[in-house]
Amino acid sequence: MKTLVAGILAAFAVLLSVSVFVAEKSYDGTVEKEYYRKSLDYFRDRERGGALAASGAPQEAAGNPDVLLDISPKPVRPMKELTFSVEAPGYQGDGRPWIDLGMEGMRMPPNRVDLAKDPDGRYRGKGILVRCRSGRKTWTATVHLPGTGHAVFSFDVAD
Ligand SMILES: [Cu+2]
Repeated sequence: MKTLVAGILAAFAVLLSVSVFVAEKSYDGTVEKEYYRKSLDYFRDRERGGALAASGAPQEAAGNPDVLLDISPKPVRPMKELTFSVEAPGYQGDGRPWIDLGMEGMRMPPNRVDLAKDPDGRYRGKGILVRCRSGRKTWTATVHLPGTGHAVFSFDVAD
């Protein structure tokens, strides 16, 4: 698992540097954005064989680097009931994990999804994403593992 994550991160870094290179060569902001988006999509698709619409580089999950987040149904849309599923192998904390939904650099109404442990060992909860008034589609899901840390994921919603 560690090797896989490292490989994905390496692939992402390569794609990112390629996109920066292309952007520098083209002087066209649109192209830069397009390439950046493509590398993000690539990263997203790779993390779990395309099964994950929601992913991103997990951050700051102290002692728990293998946290995975899945959101269904796909494509993920605003104003629809969504199931958030978290895999946190080895999580031994006493509290219940929860997810904070928001947007980077934007103050959105607090949106918390409480998770409960299912018999299969995954933590699941239901939540709804509002439609962002500014039209932005990239969300962050911060998975809090009480007593352990948190992992931040970013993902895009469909129209
Ligand atoms: Cu917003």
